Amino acid sequence: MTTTYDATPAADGFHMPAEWAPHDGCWMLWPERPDSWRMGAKPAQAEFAAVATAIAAGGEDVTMAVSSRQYDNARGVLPSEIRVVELSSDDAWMRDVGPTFVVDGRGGRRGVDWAFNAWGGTEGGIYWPWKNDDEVARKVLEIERAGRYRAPLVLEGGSIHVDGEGTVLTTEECLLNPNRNPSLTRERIEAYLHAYLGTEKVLWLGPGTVNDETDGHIDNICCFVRPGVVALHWTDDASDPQHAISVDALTRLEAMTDARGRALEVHKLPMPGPLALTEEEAAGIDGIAGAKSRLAGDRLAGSYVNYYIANERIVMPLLDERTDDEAREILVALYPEREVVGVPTREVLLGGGNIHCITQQVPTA
Ligand code: KQY
Repeated sequence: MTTTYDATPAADGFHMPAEWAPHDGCWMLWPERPDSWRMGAKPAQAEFAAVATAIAAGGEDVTMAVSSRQYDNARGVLPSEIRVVELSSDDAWMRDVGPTFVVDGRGGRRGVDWAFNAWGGTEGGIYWPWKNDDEVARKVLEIERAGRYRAPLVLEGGSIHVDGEGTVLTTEECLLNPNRNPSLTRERIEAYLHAYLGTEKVLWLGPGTVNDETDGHIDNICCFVRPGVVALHWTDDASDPQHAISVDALTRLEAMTDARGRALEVHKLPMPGPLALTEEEAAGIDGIAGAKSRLAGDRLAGSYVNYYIANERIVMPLLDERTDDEAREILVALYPEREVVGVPTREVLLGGGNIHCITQQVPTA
């Protein structure tokens, strides 16, 4: 049985490595709920399979966690090199419900199991119930034979990025939102981040991407490329509501130093679109009481920042023919040592996230 530790990762000498550090594998969840994914999730399943295949082709073991109802279908659709395991969940966002792995640099690997409330619980959360989601991290850790820290705060993996050298990047819109941890002050949240991620300095951005249903996850607006270097979701269009948000983020980033005292180098990734849910797409989504409704015309929080750093590869979303090539060229220049592979992920975006949100790396211990 997985050991649950009472201390914190930092107290035990563990920290979260950066995403570019080598991975032993990657976990994903299989989409099926019809209020998140249109047409019974069939188009989304094809895209999840393409993302898993792209990651595996770069030399990374991928495990797809699937409900009992969908096991045979997923096993039939996915290539044989993808491991398929039966595991219950409420939706398919492994970044947010899976464990955040921490290592000690001496061969030890454990996981942080954050509390989960479906992105806001009864105050704007996306669905209810979320009990299966909240249990995913513990079950993944059991399968990985990794020890567990149950963190005393609500947090999703997509709301944090680390550089592996003491810095954590996040947004005020999400982490200070009263629908996550209303009793915790900014200082207390910072202390918990350091205790559970092994970091020393928090870099705070303000709001996240426009109409992001996660309350502004960092993984949809800004990420570390390597220590001291970040990529930022950007539009020059001053009439678009994203412009002022991205300018605010840039202003903050340019005034910051990281945990090692470095100024940050900021690279802009163009905003696709603006993109919106079409009539046809909305018609394919089931309305379910207690879950977020998705209506034609709703703005989609599309962002190229929502990519995954796999072993040897960058797996990036393709979202808009007008901007895909420009975004890809920027990522090619930023990651000369990795192959940049684009996967069309409009269907993943319709569910409210993208490639980073549906993946969770297992760092090499
Ligand atoms: O940003 C993420 N890490 C996840 C997006 C979740 C969307 C829920 N519908």
